[in-house]
Amino acid sequence: MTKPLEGIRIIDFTHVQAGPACTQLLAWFGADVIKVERPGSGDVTRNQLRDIPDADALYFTMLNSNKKSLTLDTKKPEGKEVLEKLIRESDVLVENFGPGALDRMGFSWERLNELNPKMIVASVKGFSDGHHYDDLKVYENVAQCAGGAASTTGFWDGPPTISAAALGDSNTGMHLAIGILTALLGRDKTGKGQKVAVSMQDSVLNLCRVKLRDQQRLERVGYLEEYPQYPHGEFSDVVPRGGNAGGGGQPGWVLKCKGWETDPNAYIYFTIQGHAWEPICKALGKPEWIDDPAYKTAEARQPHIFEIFKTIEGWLADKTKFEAVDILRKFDIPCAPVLTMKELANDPSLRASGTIVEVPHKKRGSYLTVGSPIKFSDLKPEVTASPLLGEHTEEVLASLGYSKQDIFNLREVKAV
Ligand code: CAO
Repeated sequence: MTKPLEGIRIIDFTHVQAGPACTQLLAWFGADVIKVERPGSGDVTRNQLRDIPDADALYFTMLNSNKKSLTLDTKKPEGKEVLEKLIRESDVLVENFGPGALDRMGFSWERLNELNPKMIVASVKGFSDGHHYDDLKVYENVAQCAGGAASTTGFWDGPPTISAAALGDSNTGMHLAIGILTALLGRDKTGKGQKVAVSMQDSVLNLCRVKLRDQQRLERVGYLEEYPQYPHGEFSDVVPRGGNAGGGGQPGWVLKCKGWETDPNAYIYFTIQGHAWEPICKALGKPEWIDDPAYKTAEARQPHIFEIFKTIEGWLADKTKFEAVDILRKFDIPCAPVLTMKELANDPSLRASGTIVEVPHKKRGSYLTVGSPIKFSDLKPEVTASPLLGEHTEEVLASLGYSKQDIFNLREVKAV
């Protein structure tokens, strides 16, 4: 099967997580992704948090599948020359260096555009160009704080909290992938490349849009009725942390199931959808609540919503999280067990759909990684192992017209 991005060559000048997540996605869909890495060391994640001595760490292997690795010292004149050739023959360059690093290397947007006017140059930075913090280097948790996620995550009586989901890193990479694909479509029309820039702050904020909604509602009416602080607590002039409350119009909470005393994940998420009140009452064996004025409407329930959640926890006390969901699903109640990484890793449905895949690796043996979360009717992305450092150096240089002697010479000066 021809893959949709086959024939698109991408120079992957990325490291750590945000950039690699983007280029990995494009590689799954068929792009020829050449990861350019510093000779000798490569992407820092190759040896961060290693679980097997001398083998690439999972942090690297899980973000760099389906790619080639070319080692190149792009600060040396010989390395720069190779990079220039590669730029002339590529469609996209993706980078997520610290601010100004590419310019200092001699590859400003103007220079790249001069070398290949059709090339799309895609960058991740912590903050967008011109922002008063645009000189800052940024990692995941910094972005979560700068993008509004931390101040709105966690419990009201605790500190701002970081989410485990990579809202700053992988999420920004996904935004960048959308930008690159858009620019590629644009190039089909105009014949011209362009610069695509995504900041981690903007990408986090884009996912926190309902909190920006809430800020405006708060300023207008002084309270937020779906937050646990309503109606008994106080609101200040900023969106508070709402614990596990639902962010939409339906209240929900994480509720204890059988075994919670010893199992920290014996919980489900339970949602009280307004129009599902009758089935909820039936599922819980509380038919008397259906027409009781104290329970019948969402407005009537809100002042004592935690008492309702407590009653539901009583019903859950003799059911495991899986048993509970099996009952509630029959009543069309939006809910799910709180799943652990162990449960997800062994979930047969996720294996069958290719969302979690096992990949053989030359040095590690096989490892688990995520596959494409995007499913197509005509494409089943196949995940292949991440490359060893410099594994494809010769192959890529040969494709650029370098002879065996040229490659030997480049090795002599440690440019590759
Ligand atoms: N050959 C020679 N030099 C190379 C090279 C190569 N193949 N690849 C990279 N380099 C050099 C760069 O030119 C740069 O050198 P200078 O600083 O001297 O100009 C240096 O290596 C990389 O610098 P950096 O600032 O990117 O790296 P860092 O470890 O200090 O910072 C990070 C890492 C992630 C904080 C920073 O890159 C950053 O802020 N990136 C943008 C935001 C981002 O993507 N963050 C998410 C990371 S995922 O958690």
